Amino acid sequence: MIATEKTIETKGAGAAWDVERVREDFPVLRQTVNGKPLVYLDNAASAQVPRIVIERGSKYLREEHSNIHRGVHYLSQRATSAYEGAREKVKRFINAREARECIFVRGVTEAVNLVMHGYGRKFVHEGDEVVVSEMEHHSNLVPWQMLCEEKGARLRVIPMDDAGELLLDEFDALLNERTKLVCVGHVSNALGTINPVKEIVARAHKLGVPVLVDGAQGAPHLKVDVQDLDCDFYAISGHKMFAPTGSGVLYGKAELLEKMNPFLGGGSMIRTVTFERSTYAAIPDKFEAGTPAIASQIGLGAAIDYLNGLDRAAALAHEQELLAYATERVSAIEGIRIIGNAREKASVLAFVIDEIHPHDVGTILDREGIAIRAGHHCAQPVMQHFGVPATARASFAFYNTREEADSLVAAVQKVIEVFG
Ligand code: 7TS
Repeated sequence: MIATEKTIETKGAGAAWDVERVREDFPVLRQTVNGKPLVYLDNAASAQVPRIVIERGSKYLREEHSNIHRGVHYLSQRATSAYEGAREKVKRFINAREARECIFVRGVTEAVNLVMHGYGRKFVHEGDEVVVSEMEHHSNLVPWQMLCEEKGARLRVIPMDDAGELLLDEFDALLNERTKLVCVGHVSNALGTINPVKEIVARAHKLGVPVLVDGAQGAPHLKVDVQDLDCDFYAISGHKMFAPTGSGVLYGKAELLEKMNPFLGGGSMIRTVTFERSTYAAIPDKFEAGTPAIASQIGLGAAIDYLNGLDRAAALAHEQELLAYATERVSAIEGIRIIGNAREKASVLAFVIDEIHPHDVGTILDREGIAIRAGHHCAQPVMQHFGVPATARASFAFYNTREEADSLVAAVQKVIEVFG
């Protein structure tokens, strides 16, 4: 890990975090499951949606619903301006230079596939290399495997240690004149590791290699400044960032997006069409074929408004405190092994219990009203590294409480009693 890189900014956190106040913004949290208060610890899969996002989405459906970009009529103009307004919000949120560098996509899976088809298939050739890390989510791994198979290129993997930290010296050794792209996650969804992406970008750029950062788990927790990171692509899933499913962003540097091939062909992405050939629209339209998820992307804009209204440093400090507290309490239980012990982590507490399958842990916790995720978390190589088929994973958001961490611990103890 790079000591000089400050990835976690909790300094400057103002007044103490009023978690009960914040919880009032999330109607879904106020319910019982199996007769117990819902304890929602599956935020890495999808985070919950605050009221202002729900209201913005229903306002669109009630008053503005119409197709964008093509209409001269009133409703179409309103829908277009709300949709493009959301793009402006994204631009400011990640500090992109220009709004046209923010492509609306359904989520990180689509973003990575867009770069694979648009950039990879054009610029990666036989004998070239694409670098991923050992802790990638399948969506930032399988597309690159598909590309390498098609092109006769080679997939190289940055290894990690047993704490779940990437080995940067090994990364340096992988880089060479055949390397065409580096694709790495900001935060691991299976381990919680915060990767030193700024440093990774700097090292790749020394050889002129562009870097794609999978920000699915980064953007919901960390301040993202794409100009400061200097990454070439940054991918976001809206549903992990308090917005509806179907929303998401691929940030790309304009000069790269401009020289890429389109991904999906169809309406809205063209300039002219004849049977002989078509010419393509400028970015971002070139990458937004067809009718997009208008309501969802407007919802993403509202989620950004919501986040901007919070003291994000205090939110992160709260999450970090919660993670440390839960980690300490869960580790103290006999027979538990934490998977992922990086020095810098966000949100994720993954563990296995001796002789008990994680799915059984998840099922018993559900009976207690506690939502966690059990499985390989779409990161099978991570499971292979740690020699486990699956883990149980609790993942926190700023609306979770210490009492919920206590409920998690009590329920895990119950699991051990039942199976032990
Ligand atoms: N990358 C990372 C790091 C992720 O955590 C996920 C989803 C994706 C990419 C894919 O995002 P999508 O929005 O396109 O699906 N991760 C998880 C998870 O951890 N549990 O459910 C989905």
